[in-house]
Amino acid sequence: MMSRKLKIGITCYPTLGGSGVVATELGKLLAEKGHEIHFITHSIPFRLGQYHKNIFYHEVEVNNYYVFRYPPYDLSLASKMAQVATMQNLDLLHVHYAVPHAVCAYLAKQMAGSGLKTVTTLHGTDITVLAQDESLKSLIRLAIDESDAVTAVSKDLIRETRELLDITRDIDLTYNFVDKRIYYPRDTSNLRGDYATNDEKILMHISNFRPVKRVGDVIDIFKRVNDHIPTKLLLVGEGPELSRIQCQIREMGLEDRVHFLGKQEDVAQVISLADLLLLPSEKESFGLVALEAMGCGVPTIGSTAGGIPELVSHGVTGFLSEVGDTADMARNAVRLLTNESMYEEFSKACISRSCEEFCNERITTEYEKIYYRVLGME
Ligand code: GMT
Repeated sequence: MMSRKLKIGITCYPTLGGSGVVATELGKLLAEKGHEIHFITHSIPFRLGQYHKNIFYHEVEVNNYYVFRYPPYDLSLASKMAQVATMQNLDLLHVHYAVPHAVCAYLAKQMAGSGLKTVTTLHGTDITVLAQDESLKSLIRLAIDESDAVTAVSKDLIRETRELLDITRDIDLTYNFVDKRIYYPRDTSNLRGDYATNDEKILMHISNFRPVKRVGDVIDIFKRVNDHIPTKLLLVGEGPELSRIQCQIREMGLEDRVHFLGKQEDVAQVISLADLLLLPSEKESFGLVALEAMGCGVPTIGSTAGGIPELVSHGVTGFLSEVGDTADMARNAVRLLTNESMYEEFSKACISRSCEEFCNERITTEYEKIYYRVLGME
């Protein structure tokens, strides 16, 4: 029974964020295992990469009829989901992010018929930010309650979903994962010199520069570390806080020690340049970037927010401090960067933890089990 290959529709935010990365990578891995994957999104998922015979893409086109003040993307998506499900005979829709995707999947199921199953994966801000909005609470609760299975990317996110939305139904834990064929320590010997001299260490922060990432804390940690050991900071990504941070760095006279790399495709290569990853977030349901760093043997200095402690093992693969305690974070960074044998141990622990606990095979199999369960094919 378990071996029947499935036809799965996947909807995610295709152009940004960890949720889009996880959804796309999962689709690719499922396709490799023989399942037929149909991405139903408004643009091609940015990490989709090479052609694969089992992967299809269905673009959602929004009706811009002149009476609409706001083009109804959600309704177009729901209709497209139902249409693809019927035409392609899909077994299930797997949607990433509750709003609006789980709501659209609910509507699609009404149109396509109850044989179509829906699985919703909660990624974080759909709960930790959006569910705080009273006007959206009932809608998010409906979408979660009506899904045939719900998964969340950390125990902390499950707890928060229950607390904020009074949800009592089962929620499966499905951690983020990395493909170990991609995330391993890359040789950066010919690149490192572009950013740092031999006696300098490299700190890195990668994010979408939203306020929850506390990029100001990244600068503070970097400044404190740099007061003790010569250090360069590499900032990767773009977002609303970036220009403020650029001004702050200029005002602090640190511009010759900070490099802005913008958005980068080959994250594994870029992360391998770093000695430490900084992740001092205020909210972080999991922290995919810390896992990507872990796969490349790079320890994390971060906060204890959300699901980060489930991923970063404190004192083994990095050090965690209370949100905002930049002095402690900097002390931990200096401790690790000035003790070669400790650093080596941490780096090795990072690689083995990412391969054992968060590897692609393990998590993909967990998702498959959930699919077979909702389809009554256990
Ligand atoms: O981190 C972001 O701001 C992007 C966001 C998203 O929705 O794509 O990431 C969330 O989902 C990722 C994948 O599951 C998690 O690794 C991130 O921790 C989570 N972000 C937050 O909770 C802030």
